[in-house]
Amino acid sequence: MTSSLYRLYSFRRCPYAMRARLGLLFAELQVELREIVLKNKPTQMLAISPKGTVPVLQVFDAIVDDAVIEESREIMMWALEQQDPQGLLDTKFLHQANALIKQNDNEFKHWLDRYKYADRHLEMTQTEYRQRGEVFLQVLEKLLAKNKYLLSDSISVADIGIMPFVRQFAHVDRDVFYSLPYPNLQQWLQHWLEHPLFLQAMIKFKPWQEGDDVMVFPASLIDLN
Ligand SMILES: N[C@@H](CCC(=O)N[C@@H](CS)C(=O)NCC(=O)O)C(=O)O
Repeated sequence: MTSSLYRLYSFRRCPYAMRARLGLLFAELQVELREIVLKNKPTQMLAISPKGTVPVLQVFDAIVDDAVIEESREIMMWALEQQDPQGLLDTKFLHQANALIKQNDNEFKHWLDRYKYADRHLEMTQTEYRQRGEVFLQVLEKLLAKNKYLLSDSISVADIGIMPFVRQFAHVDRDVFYSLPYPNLQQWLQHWLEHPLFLQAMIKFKPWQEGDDVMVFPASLIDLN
């Protein structure tokens, strides 16, 4: 039996799971967190989500049926639809936010993986993979030349949905990333890396095992006002 309303299966270093955790933090929702090890996924997670990717959010509801949300974008959107005190789902920008996240997930992630693991993809050089990925970075740079965040001067779902992937790209080779001609993007990423909610999203949890005490994420809610 559980007394929690929401349970998140997560993996700290996964950019998709980071996006889901950021969505929950901006929505000021607390969940039971089960940190997993990708090589040894809990049977409880696979029983509700056989595709075996994180993040997975389990929603316990005494009135309507329990639900399982197994796509990071949907978890982020669902969380902010429950509560959105900072207005990340501003409808003026929602269409554009969705289009950018889609480009991130479909196109940018493809080149990011090849840039990161160029030794496993010998069709092109690492520099060529990086340059393919930079096409998306150039789109972001142009947007950030106009506003502090991607779609306006306020944080939107596009920022939290895309930031973990840009971080991963930058971390393949920080010296190279910070030498590229994208000053606004570099500043935006730096701002995110220091953001209190991102720091909270990256707090370490030990991998969950059956019988462990419930771990609550976040342990306490940060008031940004
Ligand atoms: N489309 C999924 C992708 C999630 C995904 O691929 N997560 C990776 C970790 S970053 C994963 O769980 N991979 C399964 C594995 O490596 O076994 C989402 O947006 O949630």
